Amino acid sequence: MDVKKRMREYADEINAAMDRYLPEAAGPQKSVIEAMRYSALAGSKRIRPMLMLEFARICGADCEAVMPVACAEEMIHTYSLIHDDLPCMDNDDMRRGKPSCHVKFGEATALLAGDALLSLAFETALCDNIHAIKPVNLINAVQLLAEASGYSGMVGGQIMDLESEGRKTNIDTLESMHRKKTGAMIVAAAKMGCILADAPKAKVDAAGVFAANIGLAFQIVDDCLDVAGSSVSLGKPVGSDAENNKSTYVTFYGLEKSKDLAKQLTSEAVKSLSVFDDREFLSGLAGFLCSRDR
Ligand code: GRG
Repeated sequence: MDVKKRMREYADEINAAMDRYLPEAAGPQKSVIEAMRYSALAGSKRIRPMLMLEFARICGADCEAVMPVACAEEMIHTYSLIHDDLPCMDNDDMRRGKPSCHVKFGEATALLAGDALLSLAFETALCDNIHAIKPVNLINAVQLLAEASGYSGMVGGQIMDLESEGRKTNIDTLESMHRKKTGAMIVAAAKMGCILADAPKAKVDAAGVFAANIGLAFQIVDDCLDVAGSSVSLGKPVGSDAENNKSTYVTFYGLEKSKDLAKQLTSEAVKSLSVFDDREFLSGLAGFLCSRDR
Protein backbone atom coordinates (compact mmCIF):
# COMPACT_ATOMS: atom_id res chain seq x y z
CA MET A 1 0.00 0.00 0.00
CA ASP A 2 1.13 3.56 -0.74
CA VAL A 3 0.78 4.90 2.83
CA LYS A 4 1.76 8.47 1.96
CA LYS A 5 -0.87 8.60 -0.80
CA ARG A 6 -3.55 7.30 1.57
CA MET A 7 -2.42 9.85 4.20
CA ARG A 8 -2.79 12.63 1.63
CA GLU A 9 -6.29 11.41 0.70
CA TYR A 10 -7.32 11.33 4.36
CA ALA A 11 -5.81 14.79 4.93
CA ASP A 12 -7.72 16.17 1.91
CA GLU A 13 -11.01 14.76 3.20
CA ILE A 14 -10.35 16.12 6.70
CA ASN A 15 -9.31 19.55 5.35
CA ALA A 16 -12.53 19.80 3.35
CA ALA A 17 -14.62 18.82 6.37
CA MET A 18 -12.78 21.25 8.68
CA ASP A 19 -13.46 24.00 6.16
CA ARG A 20 -17.18 23.12 6.28
CA TYR A 21 -17.40 22.95 10.07
CA LEU A 22 -15.54 26.22 10.70
CA PRO A 23 -17.75 29.31 10.49
CA GLU A 24 -17.37 31.80 7.66
CA ALA A 25 -15.21 34.79 8.57
CA ALA A 26 -17.87 37.50 8.58
CA GLY A 27 -19.88 39.64 10.97
CA PRO A 28 -18.85 41.20 14.27
CA GLN A 29 -16.73 38.12 15.20
CA LYS A 30 -14.82 38.22 11.91
CA SER A 31 -11.37 38.70 13.45
CA VAL A 32 -11.58 35.77 15.86
CA ILE A 33 -13.04 33.51 13.14
CA GLU A 34 -10.21 34.50 10.80
CA ALA A 35 -7.71 33.48 13.48
CA MET A 36 -9.54 30.18 14.06
CA ARG A 37 -9.54 29.42 10.32
CA TYR A 38 -5.91 30.50 9.91
CA SER A 39 -4.67 27.97 12.45
CA ALA A 40 -7.18 25.20 11.79
CA LEU A 41 -6.54 25.18 8.03
CA ALA A 42 -2.77 25.72 8.18
CA GLY A 43 -1.14 22.53 6.95
CA SER A 44 -1.50 20.09 9.83
CA LYS A 45 -0.64 16.46 9.12
CA ARG A 46 -4.10 15.58 10.55
CA ILE A 47 -2.71 12.52 12.32
CA ARG A 48 -5.31 12.40 15.10
CA PRO A 49 -8.49 12.57 12.95
CA MET A 50 -6.83 10.19 10.49
CA LEU A 51 -6.34 7.64 13.27
CA MET A 52 -9.93 8.02 14.40
CA LEU A 53 -11.32 7.58 10.89
CA GLU A 54 -9.11 4.58 10.10
CA PHE A 55 -9.92 2.73 13.33
CA ALA A 56 -13.60 3.45 12.70
CA ARG A 57 -13.29 2.18 9.12
CA ILE A 58 -11.55 -1.08 10.03
CA CYS A 59 -14.18 -1.68 12.71
CA GLY A 60 -16.93 -1.30 10.11
CA ALA A 61 -18.22 2.26 10.65
CA ASP A 62 -19.29 4.75 8.02
CA CYS A 63 -16.43 7.30 7.96
CA GLU A 64 -18.76 10.17 7.01
CA ALA A 65 -20.66 9.69 10.27
CA VAL A 66 -17.42 9.79 12.27
CA MET A 67 -16.02 12.85 10.46
CA PRO A 68 -17.58 15.53 12.74
CA VAL A 69 -16.04 13.86 15.79
CA ALA A 70 -12.70 13.52 13.99
CA CYS A 71 -12.82 17.26 13.20
CA ALA A 72 -13.71 17.99 16.83
CA GLU A 73 -10.52 16.24 17.93
CA GLU A 74 -8.52 18.28 15.40
CA MET A 75 -10.09 21.55 16.60
CA ILE A 76 -8.93 20.77 20.13
CA HIS A 77 -5.47 19.90 18.81
CA THR A 78 -5.40 23.25 16.96
CA TYR A 79 -6.44 25.19 20.07
CA SER A 80 -3.68 23.47 22.05
CA LEU A 81 -1.05 24.52 19.52
CA ILE A 82 -2.31 28.14 19.42
CA HIS A 83 -2.13 28.36 23.21
CA ASP A 84 1.16 26.46 23.35
CA ASP A 85 2.78 29.07 21.09
CA LEU A 86 1.65 32.05 23.22
CA PRO A 87 4.27 34.18 24.98
CA CYS A 88 3.05 32.91 28.39
CA MET A 89 3.73 29.31 27.28
CA ASP A 90 6.43 28.31 24.75
CA ASN A 91 6.57 31.73 23.07
CA ASP A 92 7.04 30.37 19.54
CA ASP A 93 6.79 32.79 16.63
CA MET A 94 6.52 30.17 13.89
CA ARG A 95 4.24 27.18 13.41
CA ARG A 96 4.15 25.01 10.28
CA GLY A 97 6.34 27.49 8.41
CA LYS A 98 4.02 30.43 9.07
CA PRO A 99 3.75 33.09 11.79
CA SER A 100 2.06 31.70 14.89
CA CYS A 101 -1.54 32.73 15.49
CA HIS A 102 -0.66 35.41 18.09
CA VAL A 103 2.06 36.86 15.86
CA LYS A 104 -0.43 37.22 13.02
CA PHE A 105 -3.54 38.29 14.98
CA GLY A 106 -2.30 39.51 18.38
CA GLU A 107 -2.29 37.73 21.71
CA ALA A 108 -5.86 38.41 22.83
CA THR A 109 -7.38 37.27 19.53
CA ALA A 110 -5.22 34.13 19.49
CA LEU A 111 -6.24 33.28 23.04
CA LEU A 112 -9.91 33.67 22.11
CA ALA A 113 -9.47 31.73 18.86
CA GLY A 114 -8.15 28.80 20.91
CA ASP A 115 -11.03 29.08 23.39
CA ALA A 116 -13.59 29.25 20.58
CA LEU A 117 -12.09 26.19 18.85
CA LEU A 118 -12.41 24.20 22.07
CA SER A 119 -16.12 25.07 22.32
CA LEU A 120 -16.70 24.57 18.60
CA ALA A 121 -15.20 21.10 18.93
CA PHE A 122 -17.98 19.90 21.21
CA GLU A 123 -20.64 21.68 19.15
CA THR A 124 -19.31 19.94 16.01
CA ALA A 125 -18.99 16.49 17.60
CA LEU A 126 -22.65 16.59 18.57
CA CYS A 127 -24.20 18.35 15.57
CA ASP A 128 -24.47 16.34 12.37
CA ASN A 129 -24.06 12.78 13.38
CA ILE A 130 -26.51 12.57 16.22
CA HIS A 131 -28.59 9.97 14.33
CA ALA A 132 -25.82 8.14 12.48
CA ILE A 133 -24.07 6.78 15.57
CA LYS A 134 -25.52 4.88 18.52
CA PRO A 135 -26.17 7.58 21.15
CA VAL A 136 -24.37 5.67 23.90
CA ASN A 137 -21.27 5.36 21.72
CA LEU A 138 -21.32 9.06 20.86
CA ILE A 139 -21.67 9.96 24.54
CA ASN A 140 -18.79 7.65 25.52
CA ALA A 141 -16.56 8.96 22.73
CA VAL A 142 -17.22 12.62 23.53
CA GLN A 143 -16.65 11.96 27.22
CA LEU A 144 -13.29 10.40 26.34
CA LEU A 145 -12.41 13.47 24.26
CA ALA A 146 -13.29 15.82 27.13
CA GLU A 147 -11.22 13.77 29.55
CA ALA A 148 -8.20 13.42 27.25
CA SER A 149 -8.05 17.14 26.57
CA GLY A 150 -8.51 18.27 30.17
CA TYR A 151 -6.66 18.46 33.47
CA SER A 152 -5.89 14.75 33.66
CA GLY A 153 -4.80 14.57 30.00
CA MET A 154 -3.38 17.19 27.66
CA VAL A 155 -3.74 20.20 29.97
CA GLY A 156 -2.36 18.08 32.81
CA GLY A 157 0.71 17.24 30.74
CA GLN A 158 1.14 20.86 29.76
CA ILE A 159 1.22 22.05 33.38
CA MET A 160 3.72 19.32 34.24
CA ASP A 161 5.84 20.51 31.32
CA LEU A 162 5.66 24.19 32.31
CA GLU A 163 6.48 23.43 35.92
CA SER A 164 9.43 21.22 35.00
CA GLU A 165 11.26 24.03 33.21
CA GLY A 166 14.62 24.78 34.78
CA ARG A 167 14.16 21.87 37.24
CA LYS A 168 15.90 18.53 37.31
CA THR A 169 13.50 15.80 36.25
CA ASN A 170 13.73 12.03 35.82
CA ILE A 171 12.80 9.82 32.91
CA ASP A 172 9.62 8.47 34.58
CA THR A 173 8.26 11.98 35.13
CA LEU A 174 9.21 12.93 31.57
CA GLU A 175 7.39 9.87 30.20
CA SER A 176 4.32 10.52 32.34
CA MET A 177 4.26 14.16 31.14
CA HIS A 178 4.41 13.12 27.47
CA ARG A 179 1.80 10.38 27.89
CA LYS A 180 -0.57 13.12 29.06
CA LYS A 181 0.50 16.11 26.96
CA THR A 182 0.64 14.45 23.56
CA GLY A 183 -0.28 10.81 24.22
CA ALA A 184 -3.73 11.28 25.73
CA MET A 185 -5.24 12.90 22.63
CA ILE A 186 -3.65 10.32 20.31
CA VAL A 187 -4.95 7.45 22.47
CA ALA A 188 -8.39 9.08 22.61
CA ALA A 189 -8.52 9.41 18.81
CA ALA A 190 -7.78 5.72 18.26
CA LYS A 191 -10.16 4.46 20.94
CA MET A 192 -12.92 6.85 19.85
CA GLY A 193 -12.76 5.47 16.31
CA CYS A 194 -13.45 1.97 17.66
CA ILE A 195 -16.10 3.15 20.13
CA LEU A 196 -18.00 5.08 17.44
CA ALA A 197 -17.93 1.94 15.29
CA ASP A 198 -19.47 -0.05 18.16
CA ALA A 199 -16.40 -2.31 18.32
CA PRO A 200 -15.92 -4.79 21.20
CA LYS A 201 -13.80 -3.80 24.22
CA ALA A 202 -10.86 -5.97 23.11
CA LYS A 203 -10.53 -3.82 19.98
CA VAL A 204 -10.93 -0.53 21.87
CA ASP A 205 -8.19 -1.65 24.28
CA ALA A 206 -5.87 -2.80 21.47
CA ALA A 207 -6.34 0.56 19.71
CA GLY A 208 -5.39 2.24 23.00
CA VAL A 209 -2.19 0.20 23.30
CA PHE A 210 -1.29 0.93 19.66
CA ALA A 211 -1.84 4.66 20.12
CA ALA A 212 -0.05 4.89 23.48
CA ASN A 213 3.03 3.36 21.87
CA ILE A 214 2.97 5.48 18.73
CA GLY A 215 2.17 8.55 20.86
CA LEU A 216 5.31 8.13 22.94
CA ALA A 217 7.37 7.26 19.85
CA PHE A 218 5.97 10.43 18.22
CA GLN A 219 7.23 12.55 21.10
CA ILE A 220 10.65 10.87 21.14
CA VAL A 221 10.94 11.53 17.40
CA ASP A 222 9.95 15.14 18.12
CA ASP A 223 12.81 15.40 20.65
CA CYS A 224 15.20 13.90 18.07
CA LEU A 225 14.02 16.32 15.36
CA ASP A 226 14.66 19.26 17.67
CA VAL A 227 18.30 18.16 17.78
CA ALA A 228 18.87 16.68 14.33
CA GLY A 229 15.95 17.85 12.19
CA SER A 230 15.78 20.56 9.57
CA SER A 231 14.06 23.85 10.37
CA VAL A 232 12.91 23.96 6.73
CA SER A 233 11.00 20.64 6.93
CA LEU A 234 9.74 21.35 10.44
CA GLY A 235 8.57 24.89 9.65
CA LYS A 236 9.98 26.16 12.96
CA PRO A 237 13.44 26.68 14.43
CA VAL A 238 15.29 23.63 15.79
CA GLY A 239 17.29 23.58 19.02
CA SER A 240 14.56 25.18 21.14
CA ASP A 241 14.68 22.41 23.79
CA ALA A 242 18.39 22.99 24.44
CA GLU A 243 17.86 26.75 24.34
CA ASN A 244 15.11 26.46 26.98
CA ASN A 245 17.22 24.04 29.01
CA LYS A 246 14.55 21.33 28.69
CA SER A 247 15.01 17.68 29.63
CA THR A 248 14.15 15.47 26.68
CA TYR A 249 14.63 11.84 25.65
CA VAL A 250 17.77 12.96 23.85
CA THR A 251 19.25 14.55 26.97
CA PHE A 252 18.58 11.32 28.92
CA TYR A 253 19.50 8.70 26.33
CA GLY A 254 21.37 10.46 23.51
CA LEU A 255 20.22 10.63 19.90
CA GLU A 256 20.89 7.05 18.73
CA LYS A 257 19.36 5.32 21.75
CA SER A 258 16.33 7.62 21.52
CA LYS A 259 15.83 6.67 17.87
CA ASP A 260 16.09 2.96 18.83
CA LEU A 261 13.53 3.45 21.56
CA ALA A 262 11.11 5.06 19.11
CA LYS A 263 11.58 2.07 16.76
CA GLN A 264 10.99 -0.39 19.62
CA LEU A 265 7.76 1.39 20.63
CA THR A 266 6.62 1.41 17.01
CA SER A 267 7.14 -2.30 16.68
CA GLU A 268 5.19 -2.88 19.95
CA ALA A 269 2.43 -0.72 18.49
CA VAL A 270 2.25 -2.77 15.30
CA LYS A 271 2.05 -6.02 17.32
CA SER A 272 -1.02 -4.75 19.14
CA LEU A 273 -2.88 -4.50 15.84
CA SER A 274 -3.17 -8.30 15.57
CA VAL A 275 -6.85 -8.23 16.65
CA PHE A 276 -7.72 -6.20 13.53
CA ASP A 277 -8.02 -7.88 10.11
CA ASP A 278 -7.28 -4.85 7.97
CA ARG A 279 -4.17 -3.30 9.53
CA GLU A 280 -1.96 -2.41 6.59
CA PHE A 281 -2.49 1.35 6.68
CA LEU A 282 -2.09 1.65 10.46
CA SER A 283 1.15 -0.38 10.40
CA GLY A 284 2.44 1.84 7.61
CA LEU A 285 1.36 5.00 9.42
CA ALA A 286 3.21 3.91 12.57
CA GLY A 287 6.37 3.37 10.49
CA PHE A 288 5.94 6.71 8.75
CA LEU A 289 5.55 8.59 12.06
CA CYS A 290 8.68 6.96 13.43
CA SER A 291 10.75 8.04 10.44
CA ARG A 292 9.05 11.43 9.85
CA ASP A 293 11.02 14.62 9.25
CA ARG A 294 8.30 17.09 10.29
C1 GRG B 1 -1.71 24.67 25.66
C2 GRG B 1 -3.46 23.24 26.78
C3 GRG B 1 -2.25 23.33 25.97
C4 GRG B 1 -1.69 22.21 25.57
C5 GRG B 1 -0.55 22.14 24.67
C6 GRG B 1 -0.02 19.37 22.45
C7 GRG B 1 0.56 20.42 23.31
C8 GRG B 1 -0.15 20.72 24.57
C9 GRG B 1 1.63 21.09 22.98
C10 GRG B 1 2.39 20.82 21.75
C11 GRG B 1 3.82 20.91 22.06
C12 GRG B 1 4.56 20.16 21.05
C13 GRG B 1 5.07 20.93 19.88
C14 GRG B 1 4.75 18.86 21.23
C15 GRG B 1 5.48 18.04 20.29
C16 GRG B 1 4.64 17.00 19.63
C17 GRG B 1 3.45 17.60 19.00
C18 GRG B 1 2.17 17.45 19.70
C19 GRG B 1 3.55 18.20 17.85
C20 GRG B 1 2.41 18.78 17.14
O1 GRG B 1 1.58 17.77 16.65
P1 GRG B 1 1.57 17.40 15.09
O2 GRG B 1 2.96 17.15 14.61
O3 GRG B 1 1.05 18.77 14.53
O4 GRG B 1 0.57 16.31 14.87
P2 GRG B 1 0.47 19.16 13.10
O5 GRG B 1 1.22 20.43 12.75
O6 GRG B 1 0.71 18.08 12.10
O7 GRG B 1 -0.96 19.41 13.38
